[in-house]
Amino acid sequence: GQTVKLDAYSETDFVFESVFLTIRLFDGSAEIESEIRLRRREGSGADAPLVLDGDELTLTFLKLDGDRLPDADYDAEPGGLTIRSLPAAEAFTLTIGTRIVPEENTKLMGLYRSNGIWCTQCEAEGFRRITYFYDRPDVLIPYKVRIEAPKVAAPILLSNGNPGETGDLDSGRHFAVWDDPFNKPSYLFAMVAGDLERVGDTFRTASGHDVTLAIFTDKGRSHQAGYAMDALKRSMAWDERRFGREYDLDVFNIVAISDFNMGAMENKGLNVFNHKYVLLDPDTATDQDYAGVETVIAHEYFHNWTGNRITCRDWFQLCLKEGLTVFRDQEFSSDERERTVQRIGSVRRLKSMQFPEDQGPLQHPVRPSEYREISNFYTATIYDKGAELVRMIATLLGPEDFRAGMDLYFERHDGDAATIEAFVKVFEDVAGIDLSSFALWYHQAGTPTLTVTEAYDEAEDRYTLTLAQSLKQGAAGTGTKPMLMPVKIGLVGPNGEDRPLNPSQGGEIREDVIQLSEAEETFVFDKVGGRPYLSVLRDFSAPVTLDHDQSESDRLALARLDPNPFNRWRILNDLIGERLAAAAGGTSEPAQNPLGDELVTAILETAGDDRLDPAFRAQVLNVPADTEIARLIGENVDPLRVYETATRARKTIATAGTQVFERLVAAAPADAAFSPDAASAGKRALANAALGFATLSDGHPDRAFARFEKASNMTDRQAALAILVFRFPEHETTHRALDAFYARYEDDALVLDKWFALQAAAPGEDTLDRVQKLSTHPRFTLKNPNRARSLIGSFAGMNPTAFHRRDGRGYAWFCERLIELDAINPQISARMATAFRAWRTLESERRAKAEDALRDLAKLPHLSRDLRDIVDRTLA
Ligand code: BAL
Ligand code: ZN
Repeated sequence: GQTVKLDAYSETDFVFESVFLTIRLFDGSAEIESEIRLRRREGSGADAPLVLDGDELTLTFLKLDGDRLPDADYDAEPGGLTIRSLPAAEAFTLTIGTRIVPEENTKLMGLYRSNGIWCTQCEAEGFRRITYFYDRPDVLIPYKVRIEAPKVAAPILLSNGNPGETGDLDSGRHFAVWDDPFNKPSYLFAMVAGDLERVGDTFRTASGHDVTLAIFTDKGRSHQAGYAMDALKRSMAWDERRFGREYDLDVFNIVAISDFNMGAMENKGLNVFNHKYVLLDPDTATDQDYAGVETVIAHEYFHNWTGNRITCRDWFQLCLKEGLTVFRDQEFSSDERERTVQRIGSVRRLKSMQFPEDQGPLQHPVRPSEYREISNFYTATIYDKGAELVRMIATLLGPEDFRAGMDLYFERHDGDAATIEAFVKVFEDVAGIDLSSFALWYHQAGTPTLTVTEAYDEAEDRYTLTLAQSLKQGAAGTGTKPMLMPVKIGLVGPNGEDRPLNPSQGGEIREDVIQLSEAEETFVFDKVGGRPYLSVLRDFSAPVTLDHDQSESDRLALARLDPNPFNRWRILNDLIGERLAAAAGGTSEPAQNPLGDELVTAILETAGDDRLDPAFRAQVLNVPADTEIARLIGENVDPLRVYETATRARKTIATAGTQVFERLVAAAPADAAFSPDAASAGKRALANAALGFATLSDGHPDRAFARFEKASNMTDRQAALAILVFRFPEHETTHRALDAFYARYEDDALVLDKWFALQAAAPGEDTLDRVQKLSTHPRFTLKNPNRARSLIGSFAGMNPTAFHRRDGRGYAWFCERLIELDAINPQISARMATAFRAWRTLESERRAKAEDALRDLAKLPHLSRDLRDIVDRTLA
């Protein structure tokens, strides 16, 4: 495939002014008529042809100002349309007819049919699968859309913007017109037609504009959309309060679709969602699902300003909208829920999804400079590291300047297709600073290491802190210069008080934030009032690997005392991760208690401390995942040994904490009334973590089964089922629970996904056999992305012991499924193939088997461009 390069960017030869789309939907086909008003760009050659994008298209007709164009004037291929002999100066109208088959569109890009509903997904390059167009984000025009469809199959007809004329047509058909006055790129186009149920509401904006809100679902599901609607209204109010951003159309529509590649899509005025992120009730959804819906609803809504009103000049700027919008949804969730717990969640996600990407063969900068397939760049690096970069700007500038910078961004760039440079510049302008060394974060891939050394001079009561940063070149081959980063610190006294910071020497410090810019800097603090404990990188103020040779006693003291609660969690979590990595990484018989008694005591003290937020305590009990331990080991990883070491550590915690866990389990009755708020969710998380440990120490499935049966909500039911499936995979009790769960939820696709996913994630090499069997289950299909992810994705991505079976059968089976999936939906197959990204860190036997599997894949002639790109880069 050909590589697209950032520095090859140039404007289009023609300027589009507006488009009027007529979409005629029939059973088995769709006819699209696209009427584009355009003119040649001044300065582009008078005979330059118009070259439009297409993908698997059939041209039905082509007209210039109403007259058919002679065949000699154009070339129409499924992959593009080239038109010659177009007017040199004056504006003209092209009318392009195409025919497509939505029912056969299994890639779920462009216009397709899901459950009888016609819907679209255009980001990044799906619009070109509907009609020939300049399918690129810098072509911004108003769209008018007329949809014609059979009335019975599609009583609801939706597109972007505000609703216009509607009416009946012959043969049981009808039409609706939609008008979007805001200039937008093609990737934000959307259309939905189907027999949908509607939940309505209204929202009055701060300036008094009434907006009609609606969520559309499959028939019989609208009662599950109430929480999503509530989250939407809270998002709208929050964006007004926090960023001064109001909604701008008369209507805001959301549609829940069951076959969807992504989580959701921010099309202007018509967000289309994977139904997983809309439909909820306590009986079928977990607390995590509730939090997920809230986040995704907010994220897509926030895109209206960061993404839609200001979009990206080209796809290299993807983080401009995604990193910023993730930052905004994280802030929303922090304000709506509990900030520390939310930050812990974001950092866990960053470390488990982004760090491995940044440290392996799929490494790329937050602002890449080339790609072969843009779909493969919707990554944790663009999204989550992108959000960290925005967060660093906010931390470096402080809240007032950050808000002023955002205000300037909206003021200066509203209506633009902008770049990262433009974004960084607004903050330079409001704060009057040079952010060029900060901007390197966008271009240099990899996770920097922050090395901390400290010294205390008792006679002078002087504390000296040296910070050094370094960055190794990785697969992306980008630069390694020092970058401006905020390092938030505290000097903590023995009573848990932050000592005043009196810096007498060193670089810039603003309040408690060191603005580290050199490769190494030393800071001297006078009159610190006795030797302090250093609490460094508070709130994970920069996305780095911390190398801090701090004594265990200092760390354990901070785990109890640190006024920064995030760091209390981080210090315990880091200690656990380091100990487990040390024990699982060696080759000698692992220690009986790899954590050590004092660490276990500290964990249990925190878990049992009723003064602390239950959600926080649950996070402390959430031992780093096996994949995180594997990342910390870094080479010659034996996933089975990692699992066994982590299990031994969990058992040690369980045994030492019997009393704590018994108390926590007893304090949370299984049949308690359900409320989805964060505080209630935290209590459930703690109780279910405690149940897991209690089950580990007593070794019986009975208690988990009892809780499974009594559970009043899906959170407790799924947690109990997970304990059974993970701890007692072959036990008769587990089979009974799985069968009961299946019988109850067989017809609920989203719950059945959980049933598949849990079984696929059960640790142990034998899981492969069960997963193989499940793949022939009548309810299994590769065609639905959620279902494919639930079994195949969960197996390859969440189950290191089974996927990385020593005999290589996990890889072989997975690759067969991958090839089948690739013929159906390349975006999903490519995403799943990233499960191989850490193959080089495996021990030699598994490494060789993984490499063979990847090389066999690479040899296949018919791989999609998406999958080939991932396979080639993983092997490079
Ligand atoms: N733009 C793709 C889906 C999302 O990030 O919101
Ligand atoms: Zn987004």
